[in-house]
Amino acid sequence: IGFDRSAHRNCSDILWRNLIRNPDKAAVIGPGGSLTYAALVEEASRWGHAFQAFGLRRGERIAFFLDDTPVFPAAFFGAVRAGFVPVLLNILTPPDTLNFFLADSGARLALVDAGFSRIFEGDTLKGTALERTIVANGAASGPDRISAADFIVGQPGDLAVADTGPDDMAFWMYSSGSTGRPKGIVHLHHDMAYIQESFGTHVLKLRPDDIGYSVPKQYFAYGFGNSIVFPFSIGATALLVPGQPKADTVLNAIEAFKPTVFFGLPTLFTALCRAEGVERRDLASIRQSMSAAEILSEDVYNAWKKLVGHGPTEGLGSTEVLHVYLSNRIDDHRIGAAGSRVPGYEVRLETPEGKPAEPGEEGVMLVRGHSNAPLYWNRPDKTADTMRGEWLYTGDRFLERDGFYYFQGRADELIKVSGQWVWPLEVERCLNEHPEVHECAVFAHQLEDRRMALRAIVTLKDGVVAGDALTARLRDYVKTKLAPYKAPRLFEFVEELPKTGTGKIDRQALVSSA
Ligand code: 3SK
Repeated sequence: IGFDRSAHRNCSDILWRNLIRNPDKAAVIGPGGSLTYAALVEEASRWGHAFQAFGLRRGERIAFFLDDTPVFPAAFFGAVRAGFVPVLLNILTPPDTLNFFLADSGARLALVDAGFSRIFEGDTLKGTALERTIVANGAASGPDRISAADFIVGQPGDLAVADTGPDDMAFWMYSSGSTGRPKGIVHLHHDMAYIQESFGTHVLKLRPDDIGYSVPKQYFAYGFGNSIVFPFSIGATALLVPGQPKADTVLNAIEAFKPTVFFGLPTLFTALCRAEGVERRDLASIRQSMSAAEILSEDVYNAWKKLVGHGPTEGLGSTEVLHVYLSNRIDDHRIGAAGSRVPGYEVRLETPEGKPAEPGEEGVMLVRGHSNAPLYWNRPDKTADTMRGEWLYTGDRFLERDGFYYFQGRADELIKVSGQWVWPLEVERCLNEHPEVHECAVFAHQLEDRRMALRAIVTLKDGVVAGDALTARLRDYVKTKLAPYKAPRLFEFVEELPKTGTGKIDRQALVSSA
């Protein structure tokens, strides 16, 4: 793709261009309010001026702890246009991790939805530089707090762009930290334009009359692209729905606001397809659906297709790359594949010895493209491991077939059991195919004598009884399908597996509870 990096000096241009193109068109709609493009630019301008009036210096971070309402894009674009750096935080972050985010980012200012503002006090603020908390979508009370309305009141509705450059820091997100401490992922001003020119133009192909609904929220890289970058880049509309994304609320939002392009994750598509009475819901507005982050099963692909007339197009991306770099296509979908290379990204597979993988050999994927984050904040060690010149080491192992890539597990999960290498994910996949298993997670487990073994945590299908007989059946299944040494030594049966905000199994929570 032709991409002129130097043309993207400030990422707010994505929004501001709509002032000429279509000022009266709806930019955002939803239960939290609606704004036309002209109104959104005015609101963003007020935010930018208010941040300046607070006394922030260029490049200073602002912690965003916001659900999906129009405040998010307005404050985001005001901040970046004025040269400040929003740090987009997950609103489900527990207080101790939030304390780390605030201290690590050095934010003096936080913007918080009223529903979560009580977390911003006491020990959460200890050792941080936070001076003021702005409370959005509700009233503010207490010292060092101000409501969003009072913070921006009287500020002008237009804002000159700061003298930023394409390679200046624009915004951060934190890695979810499935292992180890989360890392601040730094994105630059040209990155948003790049994901539009690559995935947006070549795969997603939104139209100006589209209404996009991303259930994954804007503080996730996936939701950020879906709800901000792609619609605003072409003057389409984003539907923003605050609150917990339960199947019922999602279905209600679809019926009420009639989105045309729907973005979800495999867990969400599974829940929607299983929801009581879903076949009687009006989902006819949806012309295209996207799934990412995890492998979508054939059953769920087909169940969604039965409901809306098409299966979800599956892709894979990362917060470091900002959005999707492998994707199936609407008219060329291989079930079980993360997809083929998205134009604009180069990918290669490397063996553990650092050599190029041979055809048919699995390898760890490296990605090159202009949206790759250049560094992790304050983490030269992790930056050196991951950002290898222009290439980004993903740590994901793939097999390539006919240009499509099939996920094989993480590079760092390899363990030695009885002297032989095992990928816990391979065992997890095998157990997931057992007719009595609903879901499972398989981990390395150190025995008292320091040898390694596998531990499986399993939820069961309705009516299946846990116990020694079932354990024996599951062990035999793995032994015959894979190899005897791959059978987990320990089995634990639970009601439910903990999930992260993106709906993935929360492996970190399971490891810490072991
Ligand atoms: O596949 C993912 O997990 C992802 C992460 C960040 C941005 C976009 C995507 C799809």
